[in-house]
Amino acid sequence: MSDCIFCKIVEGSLPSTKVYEDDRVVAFHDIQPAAPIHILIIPKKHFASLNEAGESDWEVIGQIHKAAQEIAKKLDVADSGYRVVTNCGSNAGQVVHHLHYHLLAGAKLAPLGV
Ligand code: IU
Repeated sequence: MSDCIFCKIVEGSLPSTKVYEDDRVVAFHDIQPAAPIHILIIPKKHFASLNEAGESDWEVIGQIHKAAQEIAKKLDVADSGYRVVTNCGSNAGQVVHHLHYHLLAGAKLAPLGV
């Protein structure tokens, strides 16, 4: 999508600090980290959120989880622990409408909740 910031990061027309890339997935450092390690893992294909995922998208969503496992190992947080989460819609606080998973690590994380 032409006005999507994450599509521009995928295309390379906006800069990012990439930590992982494969044929269908890119991961890069969040510009406003909410934890000592805060990586965004996104599909190269644009879809707005988990709500918009269709039958053909489950494979790339699995690939995102595989990427998360690899990134956690690469950044040496696999053993200490990490969180992978996606915000879907306004109550979850989704701001960027290109599906993305946050990988948070590097400290004891706050419990999930309101
Ligand atoms: P959310 O799940 O949509 O709330 O998260 C969007 C994230 O994207 C948030 O953590 C931002 O700091 C991050 N981000 C970014 O890393 N680079 C950008 O250019 C923009 C947002 I806009």
